[in-house]
Amino acid sequence: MKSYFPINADRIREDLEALARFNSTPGEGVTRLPFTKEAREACEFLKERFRAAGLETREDAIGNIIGVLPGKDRELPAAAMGSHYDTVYNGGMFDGQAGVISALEIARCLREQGIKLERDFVVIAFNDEEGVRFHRSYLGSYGILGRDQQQAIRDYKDRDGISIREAMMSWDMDPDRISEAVWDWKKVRAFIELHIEQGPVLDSEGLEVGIVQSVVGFRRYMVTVHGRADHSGTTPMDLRSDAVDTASRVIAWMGDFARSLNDGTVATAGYLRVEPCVENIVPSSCEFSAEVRSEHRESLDAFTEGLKKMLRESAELCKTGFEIVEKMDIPPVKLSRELCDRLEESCRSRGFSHKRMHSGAGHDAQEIASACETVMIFAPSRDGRSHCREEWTDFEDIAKAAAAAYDLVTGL
Ligand code: HGY
Ligand code: MN
Ligand code: MN
Repeated sequence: MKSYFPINADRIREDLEALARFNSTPGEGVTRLPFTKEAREACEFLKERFRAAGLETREDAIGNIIGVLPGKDRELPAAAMGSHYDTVYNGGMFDGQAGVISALEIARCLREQGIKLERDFVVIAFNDEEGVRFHRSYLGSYGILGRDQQQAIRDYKDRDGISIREAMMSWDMDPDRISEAVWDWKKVRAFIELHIEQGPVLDSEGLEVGIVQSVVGFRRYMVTVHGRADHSGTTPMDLRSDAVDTASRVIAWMGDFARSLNDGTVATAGYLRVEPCVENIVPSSCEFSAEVRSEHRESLDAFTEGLKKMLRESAELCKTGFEIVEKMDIPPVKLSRELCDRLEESCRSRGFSHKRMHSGAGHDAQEIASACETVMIFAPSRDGRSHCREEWTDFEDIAKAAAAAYDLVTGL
């Protein structure tokens, strides 16, 4: 009998619909950037729901929301579960949020079932996983991992030139105290992240649950090409320095190179900005992001090498200059085989169709895997769409993944 008992799909729906209201682009997808009014509203909502579920609740020094359901032995390493509460621009109501609410729902179910775990069960809602405001991901999970972020929070700025540091201060936070967010990882038994797949695999194969055994690595560069503004009609081709001519050759190479590898490697230039961006002026500058993701480290390396070579050759051909700044370099990571086996056992006993797979999207879990046994579980994304207003996952599918995670947590 296919059952996601004791998970309550209606409560998951109610909480996700409530969370989705904290949104700066209503009617145009969900936008909840870090350190904004909408993020503040979401934090207050989550704290209220965590407390209503009987969790010892706090907001930590980097903007994560943490709730603890006490276990019998508080000295035992805890089981932790969660995801992020921020979104991309005009994204969906499930990315990250489904994982936060599922962890909360599991805490509620444990209490309703009168189950007191041996160990604490920690629910966490991460701040700024997406990194779309400041062009740098994983602020919250790096905070609990104790990564040194002082230089980053000073230097990374949003489109209005506001740094992470200044944004934190606008929330009355003290950026010099972010080290207080660090966890003692000897006291964490496992970390579980439930997430929507954000890709087409489960939906196209008609499967109910994805057991994630690895997460792709990714690299992100910001490239600025310097040309020279000139009259686009009178300047001969061999005398102009056209920044877009250079950038477009490189961007075209990125997609062709990823396709040529034919190993699942993907690449895209999601961010593109042209100056002065006027039809009859030769572009004087073009800034673009170059992002590559792959399960294979050697493909990431080949992309980096090829990108720099293509930049040099295109700049020489077009008489332009360029800068390339590495913004992120995260290696591919294998998740816990033990925890995958446990999830698979639960899917089998509950009759959920499932498969082991890799994640093409990045997640807090891929970094937390460096500190403790970590696993992810996916619910299907309709038509494989995400990071757009069409993002949709059925609440029952989230409940199924949450039920498997519930079994994992109670079985630890
Ligand atoms: O970019 C990613 O893969 C994730 O959604 N942050
Ligand atoms: Mn995302
Ligand atoms: Mn996400």
